[in-house]
Amino acid sequence: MTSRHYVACDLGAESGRVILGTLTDGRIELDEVHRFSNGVSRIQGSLRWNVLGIFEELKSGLRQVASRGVAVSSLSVDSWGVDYVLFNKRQPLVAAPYQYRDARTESTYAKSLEQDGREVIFAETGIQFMSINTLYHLIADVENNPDTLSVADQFLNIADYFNYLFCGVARSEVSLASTTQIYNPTTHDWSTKLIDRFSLPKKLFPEIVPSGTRLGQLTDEIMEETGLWATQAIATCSHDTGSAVAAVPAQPGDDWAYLSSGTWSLIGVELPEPLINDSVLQYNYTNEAGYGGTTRFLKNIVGLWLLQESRRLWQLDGTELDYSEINRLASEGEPFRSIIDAGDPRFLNPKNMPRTITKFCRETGQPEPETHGQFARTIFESLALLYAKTLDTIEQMTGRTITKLHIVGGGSQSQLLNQFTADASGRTVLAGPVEATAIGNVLIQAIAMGELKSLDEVREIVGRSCSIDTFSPSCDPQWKSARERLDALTG
Ligand code: LRH
Repeated sequence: MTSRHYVACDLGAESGRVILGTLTDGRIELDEVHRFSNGVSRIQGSLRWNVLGIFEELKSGLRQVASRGVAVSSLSVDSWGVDYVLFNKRQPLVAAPYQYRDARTESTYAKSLEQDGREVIFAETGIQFMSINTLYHLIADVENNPDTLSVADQFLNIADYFNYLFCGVARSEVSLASTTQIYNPTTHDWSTKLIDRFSLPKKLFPEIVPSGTRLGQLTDEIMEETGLWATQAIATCSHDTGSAVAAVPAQPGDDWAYLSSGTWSLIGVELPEPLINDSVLQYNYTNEAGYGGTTRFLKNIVGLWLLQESRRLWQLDGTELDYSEINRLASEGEPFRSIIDAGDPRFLNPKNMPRTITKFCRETGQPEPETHGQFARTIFESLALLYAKTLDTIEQMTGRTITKLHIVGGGSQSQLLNQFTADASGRTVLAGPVEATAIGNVLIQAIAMGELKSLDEVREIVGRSCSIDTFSPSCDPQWKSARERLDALTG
């Protein structure tokens, strides 16, 4: 029995983890060595990330890994998309990085789409329009922070930045690069058309590498500080969703879709090529880069953020509820009382989520949620209905027939939401693994290190190693009328 060890550093908007992954005879096991909370800093009217704090936490996790005395073949960082750090050779960062929900893109987003902007940007990138995308933040830097840009040599998205701090090699990994809306999936490079159109400084754009690239050894400084020695730094799928989709335990075929469920809900299918045409533009879907040259054709939906923000506001009001309690309250709530369109931009970054939900219900002539259970039920039913609608639209655009939906990530722990999704969509839901992102991160490293061969092999290993729960659709006709209500809201 031979075991090989890998470290996944998985960074999410709410927490970060350092995880030891061990691959033994075709089975993967994870051990969470260090977890720390992450969160946005509200400072001088803006939203920023404390990347130096994150770096210290990651090193602390690596020290704890080293103290276990196992030989770690490689490590890699994955993170949320779009955000970036500006740095130069002498300075590890030249400004505190903005958080994607910062309001500074409101004007740059609207302006960029004027005239033929929308068509040009989409034809170049195939990426869903969202004001959070890197493109609109970089344009805001060009307009408002020229002094910062003048001293920056480069930008790197979050996970790639930490890989760089670990090994000194600054590369943009393709899955994360694709979330910027500046990457062209046809030329496999940055879009020079968009760089020129928006006068973005060319010097900032790093070389792009495929998922699963060996970047190099850890720097001497990192080796000394952490105690990890013969460890390679790898660019896995640096985008957390990319790693998660790689770890979906699906059989080869075209009949399945995935939902990576967490703060965001990323729901879609894996395609061999990008799908860039008028209806994809009209319905606002995205073509993100996946492992091995695949395309993650998906819709980015405001997901459990609706619940996370509601819970944060309830906490401020003095009510502490954990997620299992919230699920219990939702399960007892009156069905189909009110339905919201989770795709409405007002839910992206409201000051007060429960009040924004209430207002939506009032404006659309529905009863306002009053209890925590009613809020949670509205959120779960509305998300399930939107997932169902999204799957139907994907079938229409791709010509595929989707019979199974694999739900992975933290959101797959909600049995209620899983059952609602099966009921609303009329499709079988297969839930798990919760840790798809970390598993994908580790197994792509194992491919890069020559231990595994292919994405199919990765998925077989996940299927063998993790327990998957099945939820069958109940065929309750109430979901049909609820869907009509959602369709009426979304048009
Ligand atoms: C999910 C995610 C998602 C979006 C968002 C900014 O964590 O990566 O795919 O891009 O973060």
